Amino acid sequence: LKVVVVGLGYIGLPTAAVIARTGASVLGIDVSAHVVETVNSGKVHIEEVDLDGLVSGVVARGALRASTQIEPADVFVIAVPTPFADDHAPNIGYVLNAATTIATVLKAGDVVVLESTSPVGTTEKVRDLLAQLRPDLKVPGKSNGDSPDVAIAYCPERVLPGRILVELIDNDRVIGGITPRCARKALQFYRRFVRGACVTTTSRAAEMTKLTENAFRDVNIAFANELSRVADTMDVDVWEVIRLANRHPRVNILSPGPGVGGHCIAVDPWFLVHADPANTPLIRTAREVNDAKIDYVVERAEAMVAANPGERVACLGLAFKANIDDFRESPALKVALALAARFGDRLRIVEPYTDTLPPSFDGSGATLIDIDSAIETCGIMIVLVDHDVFKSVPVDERADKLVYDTRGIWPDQPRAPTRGAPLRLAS
Ligand code: SAJ
Repeated sequence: LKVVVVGLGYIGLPTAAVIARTGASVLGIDVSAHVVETVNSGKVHIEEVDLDGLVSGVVARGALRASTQIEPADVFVIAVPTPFADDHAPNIGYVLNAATTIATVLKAGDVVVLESTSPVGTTEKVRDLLAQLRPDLKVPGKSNGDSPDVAIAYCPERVLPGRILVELIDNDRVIGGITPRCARKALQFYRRFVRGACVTTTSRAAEMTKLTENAFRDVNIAFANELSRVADTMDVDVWEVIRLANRHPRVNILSPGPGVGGHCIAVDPWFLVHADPANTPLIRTAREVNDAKIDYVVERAEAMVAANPGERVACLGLAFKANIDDFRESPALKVALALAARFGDRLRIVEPYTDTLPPSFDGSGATLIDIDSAIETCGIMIVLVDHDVFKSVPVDERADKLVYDTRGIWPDQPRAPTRGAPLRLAS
């Protein structure tokens, strides 16, 4: 079996490597010559647990190659980004470009699967484009009933950064065919490497399922973030309230934080809102609540820093979530940058997952230090990411600090100022 994976990013590269491990011959396509060279030398350009060893192994065996040029194959997997514009309109240009490239080598019997998170109807657009570019081939669901030459399906990726290689294999997959026959052909392919259940449906239902999963999480995080603000107003510890409420058998509240980051949950709900604004007030509001949480944290952190002019300030974490090196759409990064703009000379950043501060901090005066130096030199600590290394700081090393713990990692932190004080320190 020959498989082409278009897009060698956070999803495409691990997927290509996992398929290569099953014995298939895999070609990864990317527009970046740097990415292609890196992969061909057996290395990785992204950090993901165990990915380096897997890629170096399958490249050494010749099972995985990379190129900027497409070649004929039996199965094509599209894993390119689907960003949105300023007005939240989804941009499926990379998906359509990938389909245009695939059309140049497509032949009867091939399978084309879209994995990129996409607005409902995108797989049909891919189908229409392939039909237009290759009138010599029968494409599904057009004039030729359910016996197409080419099978086209949508199968969203659902993996969690940090657990990608495990979840690629263990998670259930939703496989939506343009027709049932397309779904069945795609299913045969996924069964090669997926241990979870593979459930078939239509491409439109599969597209909406993916958006629904991330919108569900966003709405639930928004609930937790809203609660944390109410609890601040009431001078109640939100973490304790959530712990207690979650003892109810049918309540399961997620964790508040400084906002929602990453390129999935902060993006995908907009695809639903954009498609049907009149019927998505809840999903839209959740997005707004989660975005507004960043500004709220900035405001409170600034007030704390301004009220204590003699103290150095440590921001703990820049990543968008715990134990990863990914800063995309990171609320922690946004908060730290806002503080750097006002208090740069007093600001110290602790981020064990980087060796250098991002260029956006240049000229601010903020510097990168390790957690031990932060404990020694900073009187104020603003916890922005729940990295394990931060959680393990014992209470006696931070008892005298002014702490703003946006992630609730230090439940035993003494709560210095209480009701009536201008500044409350727990969030
Ligand atoms: N977050 C909170 N509180 C929580 C949980 C998360 O504030 O209780 C924040 C995180 O800190 C982070 C953001 O939300 O900033 C998103 O993190 P996440 O761990 O919820 O999700 P992602 O973006 O890493 O991955 C999600 C996953 N989707 C779901 O869990 C429904 C993953 O399975 C998807 O494959 C991925 O999006 C994707 O690619 O779409």
